[in-house]
Amino acid sequence: MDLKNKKILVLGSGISGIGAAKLLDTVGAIVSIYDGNKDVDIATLIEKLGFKPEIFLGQLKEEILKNQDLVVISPGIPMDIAEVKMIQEEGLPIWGEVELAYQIGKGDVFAITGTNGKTTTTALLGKIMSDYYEEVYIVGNIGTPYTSVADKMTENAKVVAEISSFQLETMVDFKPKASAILNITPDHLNRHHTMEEYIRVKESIIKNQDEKSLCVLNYEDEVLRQFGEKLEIPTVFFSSKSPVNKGYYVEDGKIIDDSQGAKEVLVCLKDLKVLGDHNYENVMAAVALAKAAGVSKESIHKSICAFTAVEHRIEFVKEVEGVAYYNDSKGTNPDAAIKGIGAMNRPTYLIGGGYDKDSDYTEWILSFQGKVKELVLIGQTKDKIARCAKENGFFDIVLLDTLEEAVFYCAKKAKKGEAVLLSPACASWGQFKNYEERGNRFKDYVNQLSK
Ligand code: UMA
Repeated sequence: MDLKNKKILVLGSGISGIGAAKLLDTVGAIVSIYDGNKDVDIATLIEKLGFKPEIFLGQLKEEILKNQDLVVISPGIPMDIAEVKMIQEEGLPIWGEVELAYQIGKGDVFAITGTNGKTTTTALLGKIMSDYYEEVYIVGNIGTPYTSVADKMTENAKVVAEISSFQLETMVDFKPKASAILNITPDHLNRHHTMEEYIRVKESIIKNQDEKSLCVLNYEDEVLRQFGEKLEIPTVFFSSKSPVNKGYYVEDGKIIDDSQGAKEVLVCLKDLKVLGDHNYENVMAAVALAKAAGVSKESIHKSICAFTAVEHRIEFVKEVEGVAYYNDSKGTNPDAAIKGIGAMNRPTYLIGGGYDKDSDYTEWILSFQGKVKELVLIGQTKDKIARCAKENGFFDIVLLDTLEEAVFYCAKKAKKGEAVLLSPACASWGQFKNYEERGNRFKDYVNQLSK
């Protein structure tokens, strides 16, 4: 669609909405913005935009939709709310913010989705690609909206995109040269309602891919294994547990590349700076995508050996009086938090709880395996998690109100040789803007302890 002079309404005035609106303005569209929050500060928004579109706040009125050609929606806005239904009834096409960027951007896209590990894999693939190619963009759910850079891209661009299920819901023509689905475990069920729907959305990343593209899948994830076995496009599996045919796997302390049908050692695990099976899976997925992008073996090896873990993911903060503090604020669902506690090798005071995404916490509680000394709960989900813990035989629970209280409580109780881990198994929304803010606040409180 030629967007010049088209009337386009952007839904949401967060970073995606701002990225989309600016991009649309650059290509000559007539932009307006709608946000359901009636308290958005219009002056600040205009300052961020650098131009002055029409801005509508609060309730969406039907007349705003008259004469619009297209609606671009931010990922955080659910597709089943009344406003979106109204737009659909009006017959207006709806593109996600990522779809808009894809339509305008150029180059090859390498897209990563999955419940956990997306950000680490995206950051790692971004590093591998940037070490090899000149024009690389690392975009999407990782925090830089794809729309914020789409107009700079040339045909040589390599776009490394972290794509959430929210973003996948509103794709139309989005067609990655290679995609990876890392794993699918329950998350965001308040938005997608059923696990079947969540799986369907995640798997739709391949919907426009063809025989010239590649899909990379986790062999140890049963849903993905079955999905891959039926796929008609080229597929590569990876496994941290057992050898796979024509794929990547871990064996005897090494990652083996058997993707071309000839077994080769890709790297010795001891040469990597990231730890844990989940991280080896991330490395294998990133390598499979990098190879599809044409990066040389030598360059891949160098980049993966130099890569260190991302912020907020089982991040060591510091040791204070013999107690080690870890920030795993990115543990925003039970499955991610299981990896957080799984990585601890000391008795641990675990800080959890936050925004309710309709998750079931049983598996998380069962994964404590004697490692958790006390579970310190905060946020909307604290009572729900406490109930679940008790039902599963775990009773060392403390309920507090704020993260600050939780950190100071743990600091008082923890002894030399023990650990304090923030790994909430919940989103941060409600108490914080996002998981980064929660993680940074945790680190601030820990830093205050030593003063
Ligand atoms: N809004 C409405 N109506 C609604 C809901 C929201 O008008 O029903 C408005 C809000 O008032 C607000 C704006 O929409 O002004 C926010 O839009 P947004 O929620 O899409 O947030 P952005 O700031 O644009 O950030 C989004 C992603 N946020 C979400 O998916 C919730 C960011 O992912 C992403 O980094 C960014 O785009 C750039 O692509 C964050 C996230 O939490 C990190 N993602 C989830 C996750 O990782 O689990 C999926």
